Amino acid sequence: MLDLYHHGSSVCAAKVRFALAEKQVQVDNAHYIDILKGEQFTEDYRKINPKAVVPSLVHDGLIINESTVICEYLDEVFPGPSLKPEGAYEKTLMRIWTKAVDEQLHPACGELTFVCCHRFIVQRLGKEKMQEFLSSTPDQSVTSKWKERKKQIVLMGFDAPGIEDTIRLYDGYLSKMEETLKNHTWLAGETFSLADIGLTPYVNRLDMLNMSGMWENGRLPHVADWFSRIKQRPDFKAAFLDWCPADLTEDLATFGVQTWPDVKRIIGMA
Ligand SMILES: N[C@@H](CCC(=O)N[C@@H](CS)C(=O)NCC(=O)O)C(=O)O
Repeated sequence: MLDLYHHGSSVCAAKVRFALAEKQVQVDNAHYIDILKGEQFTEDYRKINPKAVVPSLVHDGLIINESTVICEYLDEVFPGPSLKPEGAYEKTLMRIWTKAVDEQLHPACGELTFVCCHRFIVQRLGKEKMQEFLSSTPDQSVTSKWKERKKQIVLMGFDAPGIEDTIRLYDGYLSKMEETLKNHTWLAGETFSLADIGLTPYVNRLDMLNMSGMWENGRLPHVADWFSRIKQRPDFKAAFLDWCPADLTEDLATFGVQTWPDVKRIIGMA
């Protein structure tokens, strides 16, 4: 029995849905946890995921947390196309990417997403519910500082200290991808792997925010080519777009357009 706890706009959850689809594995139960309404903070869910984050996978009673770990687990446990390159060195290249996602790109994405979009959605909860939402985050969450950081970004937007460095770090990862993809078809060499699966949600997040100008129009042509090949994979739409509710897709696009001039200025495109 395979249960997935996930959310439509969560990058980590989308990564796991993509890995499941590439592996041709169906979940028996998909539990939708609305992390913008605070459903991740319930006592029941925190028994599964003490950090109160999505995704979580429960396989025959075994709880597996951490999206990168979940993807490796899926690849190991289920038959179907391997999501790892064959060579030991290529495997290290793959893991350098997935480690970078966990250590740097994902926390940066949380900040970018809140400053560009989610702070406006959370503000709609009204003052009281918003305070409750912000104070419910456990001390160990997306990062060990996420509770305070999320509050700061929701209240201060682009004036939050360090936010410009975060956005430049995110953009720097696109440049690192560009450098790699100049010489290789996929991020860990010539084989599509968990590295590509791991990076896709972060490029797609920018795409859904209408910020594809970060790689289009000749700025990062190899990233543009890689992402267009990723989008042609049979399960891209189901894993990344179909699970995102229409109102959230609309919010990402609308608030993304609204905040794009700030992002453009910060990364030196304006
Ligand atoms: N390291 C975790 C991070 C999970 C994570 O940050 N999930 C986000 C959505 S992508 C979340 O649930 N956030 C809840 C919140 O901000 O309260 C993983 O890879 O699974």
